[in-house]
This record gives sequence, structure tokens and C-alpha cells, in this order.
Amino acid sequence: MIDEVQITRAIISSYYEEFLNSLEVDVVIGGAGPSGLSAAYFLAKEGLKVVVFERHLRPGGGMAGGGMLFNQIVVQEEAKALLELWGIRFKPFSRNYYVASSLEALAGLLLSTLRAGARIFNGISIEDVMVRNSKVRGVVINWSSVEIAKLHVDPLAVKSHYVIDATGHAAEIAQVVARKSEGKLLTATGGVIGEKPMWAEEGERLLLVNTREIYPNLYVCGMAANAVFGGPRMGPIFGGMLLSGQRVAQLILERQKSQKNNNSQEENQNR
Ligand code: 48F
Repeated sequence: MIDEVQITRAIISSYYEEFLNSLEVDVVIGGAGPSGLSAAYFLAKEGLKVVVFERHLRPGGGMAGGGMLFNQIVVQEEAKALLELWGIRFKPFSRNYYVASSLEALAGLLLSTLRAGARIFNGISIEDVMVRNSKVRGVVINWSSVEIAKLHVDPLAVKSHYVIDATGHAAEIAQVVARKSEGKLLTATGGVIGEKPMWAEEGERLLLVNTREIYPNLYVCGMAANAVFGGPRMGPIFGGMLLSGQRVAQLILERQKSQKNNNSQEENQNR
């Protein structure tokens, strides 16, 4: 016998358990595009508690659309190992260029990220951050449907040690922090500089340089990193996005490690 209320009970209780377990985490990531998912994978794999909030119903950001809806993506040599890591098949096209189905790339990355232990909540938008003593301490969220319908509904909040802005071209979290901190981002202008016209090679190179902390405890990766620091866009080459996610994870993991070392040194001194 199949009972509708039992189905409802299963969905609500399971979702609420997941959600209640995600209110205080190590890292919140805004955006489940390729860079956000890659960051979530590498952080969760190392045992950090990671939650990703994605505005849309479907995760993947700009990846599924390939280039101009031709659903193939290109990845350069440096990121080929990541496709292999996530079980994504690809074909060599010419020297240094590999092509993969954008759908298989999204499916492989998404499944690997979930299996690594990251939680992804779709249909939820980050609209603000929490700041304590000039440090970002979490995010303010609401249902995307509330946002889209422009309903007057107060948001809820999630605490975290770090926040990653992986919201793509709009760099939405950085924009909010720039506005509310009156231009105190760690950029040349103190604000979001804005992305420059397409230049794939320079864009991919600068992306890894621009993947960093932009305000205490707020990091930026993916296209948002080039938008924040005024780097060029690069179009449907995705290696940089995946590597940028890996890079931001490395930065946070190194910081956690050095903090743990400092704490244990202090404990030893106090003994
Ligand atoms: O745009 P998106 O795919 O960003 P990315 O990871 O990758 C960029 C590439 O897709 C492409 C490119 C390739 O070279 O340039 O554009 O940097 O994914 C960003 C995700 O963030 C979500 C948005 O729906 C998308 O899925 N997003 C944006 N703002 C918010 C958000 C927000 N305020 N809260 C939650 N999710």
C-alpha cells in the first residue's frame, strides 16, 4: 500500500534532518557551478563540513549549456586529471584541448561532490552575509521562489567559518560585502572591479591568481574571482573553473591546518 502522507512525511523529515545539520558548518559555498562544486568536492573529501546553496533548481551553473547551447565543454591539459578523477570521459581534440559532454561533466562532478559528503541545497539563494568583528561568519538565505515572487519574507541564517563566493559573473556575495563594508574588499579599488572582455588564455591564467580571500573569511573562486579583480572572461573552456575550485579548497585547508598547529602550540605552552 502506498500512502501519500507517508511520502510527504519521508520527504519533510529527511529534508529537515539534512537542513538542521547544515546550520553551523565549516564552509558555505554560494553557487553550484563548476567552480563551486569543485571547491565543495575537495573540501568535503578532507572531512570539512560543507554546504552549497544554489539559486536554481538545477545545479551546474553555466556548464550544462556548453558553448552557445552546443553541449560540449573544452578542458586544457592542466585540468585533464580532474576529469579522470571524477570519472568523466573525454576525447582529445588537438594538442592541449580535450572535449567532454557538458552533461556527463556535470553528472560526474555532481555525483562525486555529493559522495564526498558535501550537502547541496538547490532552490535557495544567498542574499546577504553575517559579519562579526569585521569578519564574515555566515550567510543569510531565502527560498529562490520567494526572491523571484518578490514576497516580503524574512530570511534565515547559516553560520560558517568561511564563505566562498562561487556565484559566477555576478559575484553576488562579493557585491553585497563591498556595498555593506563600504568598499573594504582586498582589491585595488576596495570594490568589485568587474570582468573584462573575453580573452581565454589570460582569463584562465589570472583566474588562479584571483582565486583568494577578498575580505576576512570570504573567498572567491571561478568567474566571480575574475569579476572581482577585473580579469577577462574566457567562454566555454572549463579547466580554469575546476582548478579554481581546487585552489580555493587548498587555501582553506592550508589555513585550517596552520590554525590547528597554532592552537596545539598554544595548548602545549599553557600546560
Ligand atoms: O555561473 P557559474 O557556472 O559560475 P562558475 O562556477 O563557472 C563559470 C562558467 O559556467 C562559465 C564560464 C566558463 O569559462 O565562464 O560562465 O564561476 O555558476 C554560478 C552558480 O551560482 C548560482 C547560479 O545560479 C549558478 O548556478 N548563484 C548565483 N548567485 C547566487 C547563486 C546566489 N546569490 N545564491 C545562490 N546561488
